[in-house]
Amino acid sequence: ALIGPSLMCADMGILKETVIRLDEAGVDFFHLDVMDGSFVPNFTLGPDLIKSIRSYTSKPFDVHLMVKHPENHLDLFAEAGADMISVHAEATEHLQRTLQSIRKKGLKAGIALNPSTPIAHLRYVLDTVDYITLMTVNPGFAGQKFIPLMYQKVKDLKDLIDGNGYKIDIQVDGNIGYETIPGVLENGATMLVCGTSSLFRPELTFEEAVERLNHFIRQFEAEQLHVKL
Ligand code: S6P
Ligand code: MG
Repeated sequence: ALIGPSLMCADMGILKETVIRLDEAGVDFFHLDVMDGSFVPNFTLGPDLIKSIRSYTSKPFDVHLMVKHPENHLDLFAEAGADMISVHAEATEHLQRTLQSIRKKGLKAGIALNPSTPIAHLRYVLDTVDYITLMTVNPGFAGQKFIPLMYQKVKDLKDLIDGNGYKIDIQVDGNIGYETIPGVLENGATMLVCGTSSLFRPELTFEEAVERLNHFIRQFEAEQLHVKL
């Protein structure tokens, strides 16, 4: 599984240094949360800030748009340096068209689902999506608690994808840490968004946090492989 720090959890005063250190410590991608104060009750990163840190890493920028009508803002984030953009299925009326627009810009297209949104919404866009972000908390804030039924949702999504013969990454976002990672990996998650539950911990340096997390994941994956064999 790939790990991506959620940069809304960073101290904005030392954001540049944080990006450089996380990159060198070996994260796989950067997750950038964009909130509009309307789709979700909070405000976070914007395109100018994203653009200002783009040159400090060559790892992919995964922009998670928690905004209403994301289709109106795709150019801004593509120009800011996004490599992947996810939109909420609940926030855009013409999901298929929005995904196509993201792909037309040469970016990976993702769909994010709130915890209560059924995965049935995805069935007829499986050929137009590169990754699916299952929110394992209600979007808006870092530091919330994992919603237990989301383990089942990861499994159901994995079955939907496999059953129809697609290869699509399953990203999980919200309270992804040592307690929840085994369950989400077991059920098929391939991309982990890592915030205050794992990488942004006051008692650990970024180097230690990434090292421990990668070690934990590798060990778990090796055990899983062993169980299957
Ligand atoms: C939440 C946002 C997430 C958070 C992440 C924080 O609305 O989309 O990406 O930043 O969940 O991680 P944690 O471990 O504090 O929940
Ligand atoms: Mg997010």
